[in-house]
Amino acid sequence: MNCKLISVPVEQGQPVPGCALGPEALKGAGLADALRELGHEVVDLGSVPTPQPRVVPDHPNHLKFLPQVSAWVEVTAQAAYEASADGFPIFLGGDHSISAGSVSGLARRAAENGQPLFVLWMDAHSDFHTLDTTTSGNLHGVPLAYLCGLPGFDGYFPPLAAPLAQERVCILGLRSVDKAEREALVVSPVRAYDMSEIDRKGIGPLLEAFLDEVRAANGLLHVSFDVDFLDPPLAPGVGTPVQGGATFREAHLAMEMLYESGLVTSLDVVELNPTLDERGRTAGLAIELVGSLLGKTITGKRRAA
Ligand code: 4U7
Ligand code: MN
Ligand code: MN
Ligand code: MN
Repeated sequence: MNCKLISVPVEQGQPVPGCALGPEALKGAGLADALRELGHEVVDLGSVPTPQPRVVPDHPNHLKFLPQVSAWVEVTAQAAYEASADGFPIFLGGDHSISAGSVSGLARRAAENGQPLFVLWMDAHSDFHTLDTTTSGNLHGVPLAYLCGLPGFDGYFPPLAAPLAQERVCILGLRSVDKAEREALVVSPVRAYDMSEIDRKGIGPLLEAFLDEVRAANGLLHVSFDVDFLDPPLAPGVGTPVQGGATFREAHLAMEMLYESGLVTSLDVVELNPTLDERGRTAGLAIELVGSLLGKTITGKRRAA
């Protein structure tokens, strides 16, 4: 695989300083070498340059850094579109607002090629607020709603070339969903699996069912990995930790299954905040998990798909 690292050092979508250092922390902790050891080529495409704020109308809701985040979405979408011509793009955040850009650029590419794009959103949160429903005003809480074409983004975020088909979206790991998000999810075909469901059914069967659908549709699969998917004692280096997250083995199993499926075509790693990390544990675990997603196995043998 030709892995392309694209850094998007934005933190204005969330309230805690330090998230913009995520890409450097991942690179400094050896992401590229870990991928090369697995036999991949790695090209570091550097950082998406900081854009000028976009000119947007005033919004009645209090939204933090809307002109800046909107501009990042636009430039990240363009970078994603270009990077997705070939190879395996890996977007390093930065906060999760960057995925409003990465996934929209990938969706535009998929639509042009006539391929259905599926998205696996691994996250404690559903990120399903619209600009009208967010109560925090933190724009890392809205990217999935934007990508799914929910109303209220027109004029504020860049126009979407191709909204995601909501039935092709699966959220895994939920344990913090706000009231307005819950109301929107209940009437949406988005599959939203919370930790209770993972406890009852197991992460393996839940993920397998989704992968079967991607395979049956001959689809592309983008994985948007919010590091707060993981349980906070394992991964303290995030700005919005929520108790009761995925365990070490649940996370690795998901990544191993994703690799074995052969379906994943791109990845985001977002929300790592190295200033909150403990001796680089969170960055180290994130790198290990990306390794599992890209072929690392315990015995070195590959299981048949
Ligand atoms: B993340 C929140 F209120 N829902 O809107 C909000 F709980 O990208 C959190 O998943 C959003 O980390 C978390 O601010 C966004 C909150
Ligand atoms: Mn998120
Ligand atoms: Mn989250
Ligand atoms: Mn977060």
